Amino acid sequence: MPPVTRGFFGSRNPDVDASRIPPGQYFTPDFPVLSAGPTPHTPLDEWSLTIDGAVDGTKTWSWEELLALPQEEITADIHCVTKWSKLDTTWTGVPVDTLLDGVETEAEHVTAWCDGGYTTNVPLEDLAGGRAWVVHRYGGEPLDPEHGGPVRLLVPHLYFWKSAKWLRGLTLTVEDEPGFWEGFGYHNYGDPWREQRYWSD
Ligand SMILES: Nc1nc2c(c(=O)[nH]1)N[C@H]1C(S)=C(S)[C@@H](COP(=O)(O)O)O[C@H]1N2
Ligand SMILES: [Mo]
Repeated sequence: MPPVTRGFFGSRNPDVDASRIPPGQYFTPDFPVLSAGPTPHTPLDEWSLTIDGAVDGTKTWSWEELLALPQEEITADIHCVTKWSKLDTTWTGVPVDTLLDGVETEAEHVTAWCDGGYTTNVPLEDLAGGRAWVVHRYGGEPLDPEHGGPVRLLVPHLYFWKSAKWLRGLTLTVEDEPGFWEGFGYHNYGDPWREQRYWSD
């Protein structure tokens, strides 16, 4: 996109701090829905979240067990590779650090997997250190199914395709394994501030 785009949206939205919009992105107050397939509707009594793979023991939480963990309120800017950015989105959920607490592993990579079959890969260190959450509320309300309810991953420092909707598990892997979009040419890491959209970026 030509650089004029930022000025254009900036002048239409004087309250938007242009320094918070990564290169090539534009501000939107909307919340677009981007899904590669139909929205799954898994009943909560059949739902669980699992950490498995190269770990000393599989960990699983039911819906009630997830809600019983310490919760955090998160305010974050999100950036979709299709070029929209949304500022100050608010979420409620559990830090991935909490889920990883006590997990022994040699793995350095994670595949997030979902109801519906979507996957995405993220370095384990990017899910630790207070930078990633498993969230179930958006804007104070239960997360809409279209936006990933009951539970999605939130990794706001990477492009939003890494924030897997309808999350059911994190599989820790020794080898890095490209996920759904990464296998179609999206960047393996996806830092919006370095504009890592595609493998060649
Ligand atoms: N399970 C699943 N998660 C997904 C996707 C998907 O198709 N399936 N799309 C990704 C992409 S490309 C983006 S931009 C965001 C969109 O989230 P939203 O629909 O809540 O805006 O979800 C990401 N997580
Ligand atoms: Mo996206």
